[in-house]
Amino acid sequence: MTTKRLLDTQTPPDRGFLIQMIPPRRDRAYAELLAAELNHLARGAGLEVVGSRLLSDRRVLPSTYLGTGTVEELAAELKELDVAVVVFNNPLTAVQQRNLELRLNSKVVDRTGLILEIFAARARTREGRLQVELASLLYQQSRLVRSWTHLERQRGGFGMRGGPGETQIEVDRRLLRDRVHALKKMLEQVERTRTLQRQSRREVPLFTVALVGYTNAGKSTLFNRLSGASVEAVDRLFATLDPTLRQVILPGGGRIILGDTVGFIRDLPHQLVAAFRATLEEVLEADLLLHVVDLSDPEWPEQEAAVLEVLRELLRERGQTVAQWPMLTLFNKTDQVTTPGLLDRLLSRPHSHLISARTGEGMPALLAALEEEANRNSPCYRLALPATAGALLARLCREGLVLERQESEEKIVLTVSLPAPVAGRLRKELLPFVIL
Ligand SMILES: Nc1nc2c(ncn2[C@@H]2O[C@H](COP(=O)(O)OP(=O)(O)OP(=O)(O)O)[C@@H](O)[C@H]2O)c(=O)[nH]1
Ligand SMILES: [Mg+2]
Repeated sequence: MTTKRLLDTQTPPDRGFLIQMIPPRRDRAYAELLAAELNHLARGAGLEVVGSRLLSDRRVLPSTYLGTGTVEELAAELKELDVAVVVFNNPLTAVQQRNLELRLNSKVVDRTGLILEIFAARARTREGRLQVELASLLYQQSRLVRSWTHLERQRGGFGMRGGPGETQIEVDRRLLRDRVHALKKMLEQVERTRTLQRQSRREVPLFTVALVGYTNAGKSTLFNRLSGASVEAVDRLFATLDPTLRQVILPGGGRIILGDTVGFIRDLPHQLVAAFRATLEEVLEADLLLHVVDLSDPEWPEQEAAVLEVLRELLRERGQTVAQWPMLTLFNKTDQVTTPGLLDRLLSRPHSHLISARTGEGMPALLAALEEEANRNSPCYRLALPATAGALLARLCREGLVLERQESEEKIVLTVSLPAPVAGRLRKELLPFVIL
């Protein structure tokens, strides 16, 4: 796929156009809802959506999905709008995709292809990347099967690249099968060594917080708001290495790392479930989860439950429970809530905050809560170091979070918060310098 990667800020986004069919026995309003979600996903995959169409074309053609007249009309509109990528919210066969690409003179993807693109951009761990590749091969495989008859007719008997009598489709299938097999083997290996990797992956010594939640809940908006005030060189570094990790400076001057994640999506094609879960694997490396819930969506209770259920399964595999996992629930988009009494009711829920990532409501309380959590997890030490303890000082600055620092000629007094394992390792060295 050639659509640009998520959050790729170096190049202008591709111009995208969306096609939404009105499902049988459903009305326009329902189709508009689906189209709005597709629009959100398309933007998440790095597209600039310049137009969309709701279609009620019932006769699905095996060759081009849409009827000839519709395709022609579309082609003209797309040319006018200079569209690079057309996204269909329904599955397309490989044949339909190819024919549409030729007639519309644009790249064509369906919903599954689009979601795969988002996952590919977001998968960070080795397991995540392998799972996404596997999902993408299984997706291709299913499309080869579907387009089998067509391809066979077109290429049958030639089998240029295979052994004698082997048609192109057989070669493609065999290659895919081999790769799928190899990937599954690699995944088994990764799962066996997961614990070891997890230890070495904990390179960032700072308190890390991960945003999770349903798609469209407002995670990225909150991510930008919280990290917006702290743009400096180190953030640019994080942004190049990983656009979904940023530093947040807390009111007391402490620093934490905030991670954005890919959202939960309804009707996730089944080949993508494992890949989605693997993109969440990294979430389990965080010290604290922030679960963002979209109060403006009438289905928010179901969405909240769905997210918790997936987290529960991920944790169960590790012998942990959600209750053990430090998590704050952030009820977002309070600016959109009109249900009387809802906010009051939610206010009494423990470990919860009412916020609006858009207006900034609730941010001071949230930041204070993050500070409290960070301090609890990383105990603070007040130290008076002699000027000669340069090596120890450098280490504290690297592995800990210096909250306060006063220097005089002969000593440096500092308050530093250290992640528990670091504090454990440095205990003996620190003890002589601790002041109360
Ligand atoms: N009214 C209102 N809209 C918000 C608020 N927070 C986010 N939004 C809007 O909700 C939409 C989705 O926001 P995102 O931040 O992209 O959601 P997300 O959770 O990152 O979505 P995924 O990345 O797909 O999982 C955007 O149009 C935001 O402007 C809020 O507090 N109030
Ligand atoms: Mg997002």
